Amino acid sequence: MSELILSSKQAGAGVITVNNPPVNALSPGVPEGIQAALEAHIADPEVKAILLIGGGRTFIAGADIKEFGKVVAGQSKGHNLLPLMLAMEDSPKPVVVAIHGTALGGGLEVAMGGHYRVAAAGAQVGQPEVKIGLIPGAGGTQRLPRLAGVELAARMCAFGEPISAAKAHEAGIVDALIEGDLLSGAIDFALARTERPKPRERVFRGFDPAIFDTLRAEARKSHRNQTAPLAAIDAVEAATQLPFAEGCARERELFNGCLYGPQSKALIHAFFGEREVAKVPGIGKDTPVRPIQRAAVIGAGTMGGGITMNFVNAGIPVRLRETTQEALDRGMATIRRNYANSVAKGRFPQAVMDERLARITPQLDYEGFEAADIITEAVYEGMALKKEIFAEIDKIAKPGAILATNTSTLSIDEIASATKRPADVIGTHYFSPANVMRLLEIVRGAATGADVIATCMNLAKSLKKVGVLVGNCRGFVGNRMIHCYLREAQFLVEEGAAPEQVDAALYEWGMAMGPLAMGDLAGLDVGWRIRKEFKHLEKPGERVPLISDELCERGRFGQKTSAGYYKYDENRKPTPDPEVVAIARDLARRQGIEQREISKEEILDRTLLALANEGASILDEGIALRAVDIDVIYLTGYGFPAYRGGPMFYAESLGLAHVLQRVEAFGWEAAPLLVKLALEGGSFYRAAAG
Ligand code: 3H9
Repeated sequence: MSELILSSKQAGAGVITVNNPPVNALSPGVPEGIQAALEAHIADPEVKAILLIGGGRTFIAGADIKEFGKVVAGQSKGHNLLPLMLAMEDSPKPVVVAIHGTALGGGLEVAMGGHYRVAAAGAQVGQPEVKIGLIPGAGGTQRLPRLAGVELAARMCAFGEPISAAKAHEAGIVDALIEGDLLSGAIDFALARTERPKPRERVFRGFDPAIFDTLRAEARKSHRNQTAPLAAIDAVEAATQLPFAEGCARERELFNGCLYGPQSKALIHAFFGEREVAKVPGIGKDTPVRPIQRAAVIGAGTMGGGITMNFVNAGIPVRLRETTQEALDRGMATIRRNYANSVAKGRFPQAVMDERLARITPQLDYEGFEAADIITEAVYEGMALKKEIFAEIDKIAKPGAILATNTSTLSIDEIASATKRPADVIGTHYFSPANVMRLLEIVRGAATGADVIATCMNLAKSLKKVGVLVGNCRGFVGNRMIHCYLREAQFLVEEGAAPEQVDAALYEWGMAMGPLAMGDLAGLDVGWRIRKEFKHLEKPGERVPLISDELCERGRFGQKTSAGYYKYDENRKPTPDPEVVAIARDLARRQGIEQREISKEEILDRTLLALANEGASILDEGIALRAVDIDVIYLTGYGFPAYRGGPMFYAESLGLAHVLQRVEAFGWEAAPLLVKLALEGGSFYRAAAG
């Protein structure tokens, strides 16, 4: 028998333990091993009941996700759980499944093959396949509605959210909750039920068939453009219409449709990508990590307030400094309002809000900063001011404190030069709203210490963020690329596309928001000021976007002035504004830009391929460690649709030769790495970091 599975006998129960760390995935050999152990226990007259349990931290967390790519490439036959499920269901001795940690995907499906399920109080169960673009493929869409009721099952399969053991118990998925030691509790449970199991009844509790259309409408909204949630609903609906075996066949068809479609490939890339970015060459388990128990934040504006919330949400007290009482009060009022909104929405009780607020010490001086383990500066973008602040905190901070800046564009090295401890200085670039967006770009300066990087990567996890390490250059990874994307969006308007046409093309394609609406939200004046400051850096003869500046000259800063690329009513609802089209027309005439009809395809290619072309340079320069790091930055910080995999993954899915041809057709300077890979037939994902 495979060592992936351990088998033993305890007090008349045959115990099968899955031993495939870290999450007991159903890798090749696991289902077969369970089945062999099961058959041995069935044949053993001393065994009265059979128990299946996970070793280590969890029950089975699902199919081995790595296998799916191999299946599509024809290198693996994939998971065939059917023989195991039949062997469990047909066992003449009761099979009890004991769940701790998570029983997810194929894990829950296997558990449903048993006659009984018991769970530890902290366990969770779910069918999260849609999160990787799939649906349950081993009968989950057929067994779960029979066990848990149609609506709950359809929701679990369509949206992928796991439920607690208590809820699973209430719904009938789990037969008993076990207090104390799971294994001994489960053995007692099993030995109290040694009679031959009855064949399973395959009936449904009452349900309203209209639920499927309700869920489809919900899925179209919450999972815009995604195919798997709809396929999951179809499969559960089929369960209610077809005999069990035919329902399973329909599920398989729908599962294969998802598996061989593009979205699962992209979402699986995103799943592993999020885990890959945590791995930094040269930084390992042996790199020392500094404890972060107290934090201080400078600046109580939108970013500083959001950063403060992140720390206190993670239980880390914060000293929050502003320069004027008015700004401090305003910042605290915003924090209070954000928390009160969460309480009103039922996300957490008032007591949690009070606890979090009590962890913040608002102040106008640097008192207590000497005790902070990390000090984060979040004042407005100006090098002189940032250097002044860093020189000040250099004098106050204790040795070993991390000095972090939330700059989104400025050089970490120059900021660090204002201190006598550049090894302790690092960029921690949060994304607005900082208490919501998952991305944290961690910017390494030339002198930043490895332990400081390791600490910030760990901190990202504690703050429930996805930390991605990037190099120091203007705009780092995310903003350096977005600059190219926004530039093209503006050029398109100057060349005759209406703002709503540009935004609609990208929104429909899957971006959370169109680029021009995004500019209005962020404030067009921010870029306008930066462009004025960096005007001297413009290359002579190079085309620069002018339309945003034209709008700013007319006081149209975006949402905050009720006008930008759109007009806004008092609820900030946008409507297209013909005046913007007229301003663009006039600008084009003055600049000698020919206006024309612009296709959706051109809008998509010019904006999205601008991201990939700049991303290729960033990769080549070693500013990003890997192409997947760029993808994850866009998925977690810029509203790029996960089912498209990220800008580099998307470009590669189009074919790099095709991308290069488009880049050249647009008259751009192609990134040398793109040229090289396109000619060689190479891949961003095999390109070594510089
Ligand atoms: C499925 O089941 C289809 C079925 O219907 C059957 C079809 C026939 N496979 O997340 P973590 C790795 S589809 C392979 O950091 P946590 C992960 O990459 C599947 N590897 O830990 C990481 O590796 P590394 C349905 C997996 O404690 C390590 O394990 N199931 C898998 O924060 C630790 O992971 C899912 O979608 C896997 N299934 O969270 C569940 N899962 O250390 C997906 C994890 O090298 N998994 N790894 O970077 C999860 O949601 C979380 O991993 C879990 C643990 C909650 C389990």
